[in-house]
Amino acid sequence: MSSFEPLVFSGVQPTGNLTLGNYLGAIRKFVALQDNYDCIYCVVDLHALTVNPSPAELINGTRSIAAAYLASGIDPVKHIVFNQSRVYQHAELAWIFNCVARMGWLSRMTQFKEKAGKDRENASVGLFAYPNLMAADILVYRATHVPVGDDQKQHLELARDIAQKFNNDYSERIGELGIGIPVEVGDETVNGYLPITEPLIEGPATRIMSLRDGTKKMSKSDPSDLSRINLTDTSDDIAKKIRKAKTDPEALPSDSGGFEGRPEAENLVNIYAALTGTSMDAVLKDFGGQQFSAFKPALADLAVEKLSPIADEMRRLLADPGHIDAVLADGGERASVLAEKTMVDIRRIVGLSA
Ligand code: AQP
Repeated sequence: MSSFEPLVFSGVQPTGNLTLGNYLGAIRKFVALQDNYDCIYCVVDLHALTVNPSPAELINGTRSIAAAYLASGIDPVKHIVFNQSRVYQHAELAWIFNCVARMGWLSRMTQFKEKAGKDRENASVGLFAYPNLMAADILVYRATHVPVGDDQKQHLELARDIAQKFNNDYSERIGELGIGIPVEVGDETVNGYLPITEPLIEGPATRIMSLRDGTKKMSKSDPSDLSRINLTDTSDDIAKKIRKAKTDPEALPSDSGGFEGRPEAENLVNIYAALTGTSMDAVLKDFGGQQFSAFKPALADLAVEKLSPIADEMRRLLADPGHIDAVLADGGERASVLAEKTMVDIRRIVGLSA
């Protein structure tokens, strides 16, 4: 048990158009958590540099993610919305974590392996060290809960390992300074300064798959636009992408046990269930035994109904970039105050200040 103040932190990279996967797996959860927690939602622009966007892409992408947060219902006054690079303490703590995390830990990260591909020698150091910056994003606020999709689970485990090692390595100093909080680590209690963050990954939409390949995650950086539904797609685009989504010739099964070997069918039913907030079995009660020719138009109508108000609001917000920049600047100032409070302690813990 710890007595860290409950606080939610999460972020999204401005690396392209937000997808239905980002929305269902992350942003929709961000919105729901606002009622019960203090929340900090970040546009992680420093992370986006790992894939070398052009300056214009990064500027527009950052505004676009911020607009998606606001259009989805995140309240930037009660909570904090900002872009990462405004708060330099993220990068400062990431450097300290570069010196805490082990090469072996980072070498096991599947996202690095996937993104670096075969040419690892040529991958940037930033891409390799990405999870350390992500741990810093969370821990510079001593956040206790992080809502993410399933693909981020391994990175969050690494953030927990980093916090644990930091607490262990500096336990004595944390005690001397009198700023420790008892943190349970297995059977032991150590004098910790950083919380062991809880990932929030539950729900029906933890991994939405590509519309072209049901074994691959839907991703904003997938080269095929047909593989994903973008939050800004028009109604016609959404209908076309669902019509063209890969399926098989069988009818839908009568329950969710019948998806063996049918990942594309399962994905479409899962999307329907997530959009309506029901289970796949409930969807199959209505659609079991029917062909995709009947199911796909119903799914397209549903997706348009749920997404078009967000797309409309995003367009309205993006017409006034000055307003979005002002929201991010205000959030950045408030986040800086919190981050600096943590860093004053951390600099003393590690010996960068007396
Ligand atoms: N397909 C998905 N299903 C459910 N959740 C998803 N997320 C991403 N894809 C899916 C969640 O969205 C949040 C933001 O992700 P990110 O921008 O930090 O990077 P990512 O996880 O690598 O997402 P993408 O869309 O695949 O981006 P690119 O293509 O740039 O790598 C996270 O909570 C993530 O879990």
